[in-house]
Amino acid sequence: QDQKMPSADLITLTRHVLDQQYTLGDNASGDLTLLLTAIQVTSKYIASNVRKARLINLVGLAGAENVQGEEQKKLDILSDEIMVNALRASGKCSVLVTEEREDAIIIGSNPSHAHLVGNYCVTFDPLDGSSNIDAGVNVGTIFGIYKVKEGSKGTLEDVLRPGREMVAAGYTMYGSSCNLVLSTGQGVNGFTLDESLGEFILTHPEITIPKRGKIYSFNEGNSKYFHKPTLEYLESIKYPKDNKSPYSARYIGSMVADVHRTLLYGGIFGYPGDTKSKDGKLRILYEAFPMAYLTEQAGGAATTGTERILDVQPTGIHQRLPVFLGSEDDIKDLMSFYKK
Ligand code: P6P
Repeated sequence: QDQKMPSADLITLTRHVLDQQYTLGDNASGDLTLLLTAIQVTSKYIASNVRKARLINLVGLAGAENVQGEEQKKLDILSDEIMVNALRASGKCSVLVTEEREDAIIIGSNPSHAHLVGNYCVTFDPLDGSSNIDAGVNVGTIFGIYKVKEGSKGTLEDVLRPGREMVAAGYTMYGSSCNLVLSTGQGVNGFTLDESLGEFILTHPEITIPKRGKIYSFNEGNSKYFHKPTLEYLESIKYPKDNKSPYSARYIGSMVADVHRTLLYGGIFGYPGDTKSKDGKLRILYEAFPMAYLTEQAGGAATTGTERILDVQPTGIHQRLPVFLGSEDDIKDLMSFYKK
């Protein structure tokens, strides 16, 4: 009897995107909706593999190495192949950039795929945080979407563009539930997979990040290498003046999980550049840009420390960038230390 009455007005991800396309008023071709449907299917499939990974012995090293020189776990490879195949088959893409492949995939470069060339470019990390899989920590898929430049059939120039030119970005987090968080430029909405329906249902409408938070999320194991502004900022929130209470430290080491918490609770997530890694660790096209896009759409801010992340002009598809993102006031505080 305490069962809530089932909603008679189920808002699925597909319906939500269609509604937004209509409110956009443009002659929505439905192409972006179809592309997002393909992405939804990959998320469901990856979720089911992540869930049963240990049972079907999918964890553990696959032996291969990805372009980052990191050991690839079998799930990485499988998730990458799932996404490449589904995005190509959607017929809506012309360029694909994935963390797991050195070169971009230009769909039209293969004559047998010429009929599948579409108007969108997707940059993605199919299974970010995968080093945590064996420990059962949340992992995720991160994606960003550009529309090809006018008249382009798909070249590298279509993805080596500032993140502000993305038309959509999102992530799917595989944890105790499967959450897909998405923006198509009209705010941020969160969906939860109802496995009994196989549908992502709107559960977090209009996610808005608090103006200021009380949590900081940095890997302080790198403190020895941090630049002075980073150290001084951290000092200011750990030993605050005028007897304010210190911030809490929360660091999961899986970007999707750390950013998801930051969007919902506020605060600051940072992976700074330091004396060991000038540009930090996170990659521009499929980690920094999509997460910065979502953070700004949720009312927050995202900076390299000195400039807006979404204004950066990438020169390489696996280029890295220092990342600070989160609540507007916390980012302002951080930037004040870089301005000194
Ligand atoms: P570190 C995972 O490998 C990842 O790319 C992100 O998901 C995460 O934020 C970061 O690296 C963690 O890196 O050096 O703190 O372990």
